[in-house]
Amino acid sequence: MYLNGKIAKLDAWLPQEQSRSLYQQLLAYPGWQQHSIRMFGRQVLEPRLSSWMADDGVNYRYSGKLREAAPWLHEVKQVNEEISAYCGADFNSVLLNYYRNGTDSMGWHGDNEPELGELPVIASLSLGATRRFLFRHRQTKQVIELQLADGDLLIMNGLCQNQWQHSLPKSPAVQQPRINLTFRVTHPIASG
Ligand SMILES: O=C(O)CCC(=O)C(=O)O
Repeated sequence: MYLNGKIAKLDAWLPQEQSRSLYQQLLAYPGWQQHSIRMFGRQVLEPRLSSWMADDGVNYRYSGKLREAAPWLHEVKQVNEEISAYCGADFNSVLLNYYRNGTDSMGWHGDNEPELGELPVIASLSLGATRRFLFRHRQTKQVIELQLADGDLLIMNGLCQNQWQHSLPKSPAVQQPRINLTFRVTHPIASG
C-alpha cells in the first residue's frame, strides 16, 4: 500500500482469479480502437489502444473529439460495482487502455476534463504486465514512481489532479500487454 493523502495504491486488490479472467476477456475484446491525438500541432496515433464504456448517454470528449460509449461488458460492470462500493463513489464510466507492450505509453497529463467535475475521484485498476507509473507535482516538480502490477488498484482523490500530473513511460524491456481501467464519474455533456 502506498498512501500520500491524494493517492492510495492497494496491492493485488483484485483477487488473482478474477484479474486473470478479466484480463483474458479484455485481450480478446473486439472494441479496442487506436485514436489520433493532437501533439505539437499534428495529429498522431496514440501509442496505445483504448475503449470507453459508460452508462447510457454518458459521452466523453478526448483530445477535442466526442467518444460514444460502448455498452458495458458484464465483467467490467461487475468490477465497476465492486470498486464503486469500495471507494464510496458512483462510477458511471470507464476508460480502458491497452498497452500492447512496453513501447506503448501515455505522456504527462492530468485527468481534469470539465466533464469529470471539480474534484474527481478516479480509481485505476491494472491488469497484466507490471509497468512503471509516475506522478509529477505541478509546482514543485517532485516525482513519485510506483510500480503498477496485476490486480493493483490506484485511487486518486479529488485534489490529486489539481496538484499532480501522471504518466506511463515507455518500458521497452516489457514484452507483455497491460490493460488499465480508469473508473470515473462523468457528468453528461452535450453532444455535437
Ligand atoms: O494506464 C494507466 O495506468 C493510466 C492511464 C491514464 O492516465 C489515462 O488514460 O488517463
